[in-house]
Amino acid sequence: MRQTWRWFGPKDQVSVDDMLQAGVEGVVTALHHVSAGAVWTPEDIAARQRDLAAMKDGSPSGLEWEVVESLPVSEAIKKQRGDWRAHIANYKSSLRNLAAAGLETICYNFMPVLDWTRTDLAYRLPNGATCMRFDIVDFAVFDIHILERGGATEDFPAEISAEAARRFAAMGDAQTSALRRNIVAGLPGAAESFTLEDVRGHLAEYDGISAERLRGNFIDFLEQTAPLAEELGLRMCCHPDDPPFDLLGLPRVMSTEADYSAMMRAVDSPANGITLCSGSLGARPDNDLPGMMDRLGDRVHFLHLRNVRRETRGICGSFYEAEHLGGDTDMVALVGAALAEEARRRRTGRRDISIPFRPDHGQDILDDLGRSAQPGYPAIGRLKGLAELRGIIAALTGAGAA
Ligand code: DNO
Repeated sequence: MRQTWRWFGPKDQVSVDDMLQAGVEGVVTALHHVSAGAVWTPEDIAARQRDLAAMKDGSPSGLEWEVVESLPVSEAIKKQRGDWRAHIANYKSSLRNLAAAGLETICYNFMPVLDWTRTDLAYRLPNGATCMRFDIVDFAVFDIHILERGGATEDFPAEISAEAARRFAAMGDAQTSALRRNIVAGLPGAAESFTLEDVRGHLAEYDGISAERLRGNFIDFLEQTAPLAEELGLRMCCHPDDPPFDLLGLPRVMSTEADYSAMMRAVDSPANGITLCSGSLGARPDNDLPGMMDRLGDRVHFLHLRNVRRETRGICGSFYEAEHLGGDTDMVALVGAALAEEARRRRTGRRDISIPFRPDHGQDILDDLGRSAQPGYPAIGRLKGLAELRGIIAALTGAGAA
């Protein structure tokens, strides 16, 4: 298993030196400044490769850009509106440019409007560490009372809507604006700048787009891009919905094992693969992560290893981002299933034996608490997660015995 680390480019508060000292072998990054739909040029790609090749003092880091996360799919492509055909042509140009630069693994997602969604970006744990959390009642407060989306009340179980009404009545302005900011932070590129009107505008664009229609648009996108990716020797891998259930009345089509199986059957190419994110998928009790790795493993091109602790029962519920070995997913079993897949690949002579993984998210601990890195991406919390995962791999492969 290949130890990688997400880096947000030169602006990242966690440096190339930091990740090198964390022991990573390869880098996961993207051209975050290029807007979705535009072409990633060879010049921009080469510049990012140079950025991560040097340490602070200019000496070579020895690291390479190994995984693209994400080459974003534009809203126009997801809705098949406006410039979507030009955006698909641009996506294909970006794939060609990435392949020419030596990249092979391309992560993306097909979530409408929202990328990841949390209600609290710094939830305090009993030991003083903080982590990200999704609270279903807070989310209902936002949806029903702050965004005032039509039909929102009916989208939640009656007891959640009732609790949300009570909670909202007790909240002050500071709390409601913090909640709004936390939720809007998951809007790609939006951060502070999205107003509620912007969000309403985006949601309205999905009126009349059912899950079936979105799935159809997704398959159209894959039919256009996966054959080219295969020809170029690329592996595309779709990240799941996070959280893996419907939000804000939007359709979601990548939340379960059945969703992944359907997408792979529809466009049956090794280049049409999966980013198995145990944290996203694990927020739902009916997703069996070690089983998914076992059954879908030959198409898992990238692993996000992270754990969540579910706080409520049911499919749509509250959870927080636990320590990597501390949540509801059996991480030892999941890593074991990934190693078994690698053994299968070795037997069948595949070239891509080593599956890249990254310690996805981390709790803010020690010096992370003052560093204000990207939410979910602290240096030390992730280093701890990586160290624990490395320990599991060493124990399961006997590497520690050397
Ligand atoms: C959140 C990430 C996601 C992920 C994209 C992939 O921390 O896991 O933003 O990068 O959904 O396209």
